[in-house]
Parts: sequence; C-alpha cells; structure tokens
Amino acid sequence: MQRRTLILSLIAVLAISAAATWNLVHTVKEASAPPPVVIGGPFRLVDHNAKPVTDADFRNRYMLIFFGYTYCPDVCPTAMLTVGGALDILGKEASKVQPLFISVDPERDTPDVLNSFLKNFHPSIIGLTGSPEQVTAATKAYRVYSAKVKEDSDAEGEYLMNHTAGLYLMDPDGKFITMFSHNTTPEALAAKIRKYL
Ligand SMILES: [Cu+2]
Repeated sequence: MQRRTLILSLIAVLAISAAATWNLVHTVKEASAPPPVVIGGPFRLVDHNAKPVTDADFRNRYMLIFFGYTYCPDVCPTAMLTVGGALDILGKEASKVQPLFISVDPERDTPDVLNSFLKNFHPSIIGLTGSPEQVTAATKAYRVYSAKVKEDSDAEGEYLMNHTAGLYLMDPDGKFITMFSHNTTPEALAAKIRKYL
C-alpha cells in the first residue's frame, strides 16, 4: 500500500513538473505574440418578430454576424445584399449558416423597423435589437465600435452611426472562426464561407 502511494505521488510529481516545463516553454514561445483577443460571447437580444433570443438559440449552425443599422445609407444595405447573394450561391449548404443582422442603433431600430428593413433581403437573415444595455453588451463582446454622428443641420432624431463593419463567422458552438470583409462580392464571400462549412 505504502509503495503504491509512493509510486502514485512520484507520478504526480512527474506530471506536475512536466506541466510546469511545458508551461514555461509555452510561455516563452508565446511571449512575443500579442495576447489572444476573445471575440464573441453570449448575448440576449430581441429578434425582428419581437421574440427574445440568445446566442444559444443558434447553436449547431454557423452564425454569420453583421453589426449595423437600418438607417445606414449605404454600407449596411449593401452588406445585406452581399450576404443574401452568398447564401443563394451556397444553395443547400446555406442551411448550415444563420445570418444575423445586429443593430447598433436600438433607439430607432425597433423589431418592427428591422422587420420592414429585412423584407428587402434574403429571408433567412434574422434581425436582432434590444435595450441599449443589451446591444452594448453584444457590441462589447464582439469588439464592435459604434457611435452616433450628429450634424448641427440634422433634424431631431436624425443622425448617422459610425460603426465597425465586417462579417463574423462563428462556429456551431458559438466560437469565433474568422472575419470577412463586407466589401466583397457574393461569389467571393460564398467561396470563403464554404471553406469552413
Ligand atoms: Cu452601416
């Protein structure tokens, strides 16, 4: 019994020192690389049918997430057209992908507003909004920058949003895979997405 305990503790000591050595090597090797940035995370929002949703509702599908706002004069609508075109090109495979349009302008982007905006685009795109706090939590998790831009000449309630644009591809467990530029063709986007499916 005593001998067995001794062997077990020897194994434990060996394991600990091996782990420590590995850790040391690992730390030294990684020292020059920047610390890993975690992109993504849980979110609680409301969809364009006013139904509460969380990131967990999209497990088992690849989330393709774009942050924008419906009053956007150019970038956001164009990005949604590109996403829709890419989904059409992906055909059957598109069912593995859940495109999401998350509003950075919850003040104006109510579920109803999102709903009418999304009628112009691919039917599988889900629009998400929420309280300012919920939206801020989501943008923080995805490291999205957004800010109101108001000109003196703008009427009451009229403003543009400066915002990070880009498409996040998350795996079926909700983990970040990569980002794509929204500024591309449907063909190029479809080809890039296909590589990960
Ligand atoms: Cu925009």
